[in-house]
This record gives sequence, structure tokens and C-alpha cells, in this order.
Amino acid sequence: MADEIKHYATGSVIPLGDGFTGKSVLSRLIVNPKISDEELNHILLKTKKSYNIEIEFSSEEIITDNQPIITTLQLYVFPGQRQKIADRSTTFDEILNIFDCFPALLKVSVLLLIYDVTKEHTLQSLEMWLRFAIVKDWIYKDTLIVLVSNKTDLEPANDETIKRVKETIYSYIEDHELPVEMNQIITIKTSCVKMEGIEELRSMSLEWIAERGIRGVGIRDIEKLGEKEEKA
Ligand SMILES: Nc1nc2c(ncn2[C@@H]2O[C@H](COP(=O)(O)OP(=O)(O)OP(=O)(O)O)[C@@H](O)[C@H]2O)c(=O)[nH]1
Ligand SMILES: [Mg+2]
Repeated sequence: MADEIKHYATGSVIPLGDGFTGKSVLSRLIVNPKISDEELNHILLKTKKSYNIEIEFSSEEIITDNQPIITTLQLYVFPGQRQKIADRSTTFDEILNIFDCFPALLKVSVLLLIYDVTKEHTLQSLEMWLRFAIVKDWIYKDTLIVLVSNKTDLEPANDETIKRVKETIYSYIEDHELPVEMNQIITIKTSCVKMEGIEELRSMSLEWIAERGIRGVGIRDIEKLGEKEEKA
């Protein structure tokens, strides 16, 4: 009987940022970056303001230390809206309260802090979003923190600002004595319209999770699988 040992790694990716910064669109593109212009336009135009949790999954085989690892990104996307705007609209806090018990939310592998380069206030809010992740205990020794400057097709991202924000994030991490090194905080410029930075964000997240995500081993019995296929 021939067995094949398969190695798996999985990790949760949480995008945080104000409403309209592009969390939902970016997430949909990260799990599916090879799309046609038509599909991209559909996603850009039809993605509506989120009032619920959105879950996206994607797997790919990543070679780490000469070993293939089937790596899965699990994206949990929340609404950016924190204030109630209508009786029937749900907020970030209300949705999160429902899903707070999710094991995937106990430790987050990749935290995306997203702002819109054309809206200064969305950059200012990142402090609040980071504090939120710290209070929730989401950041641990295997968390990669990514500062995402989105919508760079509309305006270029300011490198000085990015550098300053990265240092601020690190000072927060230090103040809270979290076991995260400076090299675990990275920055990336993205444009969903031009599909820039998306593949990079995807491969960065996949490689991180392949190395530092939750590992598992599965055994596949090739002969038995073969027999089943013959019978079918
Ligand atoms: N020009 C431009 N528009 C973008 C980009 N990314 C997203 N958008 C647009 O920005 C709007 C908001 O995107 P969403 O993904 O819905 O934003 P969100 O952060 O999920 O918003 P909430 O669900 O309200 O929290 C949509 O109209 C998108 O098409 C980008 O890189 N460039
Ligand atoms: Mg959304």
C-alpha cells in the first residue's frame, strides 16, 4: 500500500480599515488574482458596502524548505462601519460579537491595515484599528502586519508617510510588549483598478502562512483512492 504524506498550512487573514477603503474588493482579488478585465470590472462595480462577515478561501502549493505545503488563506472580512447609520444596518462591532468565538479569530496570521491614499482620515483611523486588534489579542509571535496603501491609481502613496506609520505601528507593538519584530511589519502599495500589488500581497501572505501558519499532516492512501476511482 502506498501512502502519500501531505503537508498543510492554514492561517487567517483579517483586513481592517474604515469603510470604502477597499477591504472587500482587495480580499476578492487576493483569492483570485488571475481574472479577466470583465470580471475585475464586475467586482469593482458590484461589491457593495458590507453589512455582514464575508469569508474568502484560497489554497496553493507553496514550496518551503524544499517541501511542498498545501497552504490555505482564510480571509474574514468585516464591515468597516462602526457607527449605526440606520436601524437595519449592522456595524463592525455587532458582526464581530457574533463571530468572536471563531477559532480562526483567536490568532491572526496576517493582519492587513488598509487605508485609502486619497482619504487622510482613513490613515488616521488605522491607530484605532490596530488598537482594536491588540485589545482582541489577535497579534501574536506569528502575525505578519501589513500596512496597505490602497487606491494608488488615484493618487501616489507618500513614502515618508508610509515610513512614519510603520514606525508608529512598531512603537505600539513595543508599548504592548508584543513578540513581533520590526521585520514582521511590512508595507505595500496596491491598486485594485490596475491590479497592482495584489499578486505580491497574495504570495507574501501565502509564503508567510506556509512557514508560520498552523501546520498539519495528512496521509493519502493512493492505492485505495485508485480502487475507488476504478469502481466508480
Ligand atoms: N479607484 C479605486 N477604487 C477602488 C480600489 N479598491 C476599491 N475601490 C473601490 O472602492 C469602493 C469601496 O470598496 P470596498 O471593497 O467595498 O470597501 P470596504 O472597505 O469593503 O468597505 P465597507 O464594506 O463599507 O467596510 C468600491 O467602489 C471599490 O470599487 C482601488 O484600488 N482604486
Ligand atoms: Mg466591505
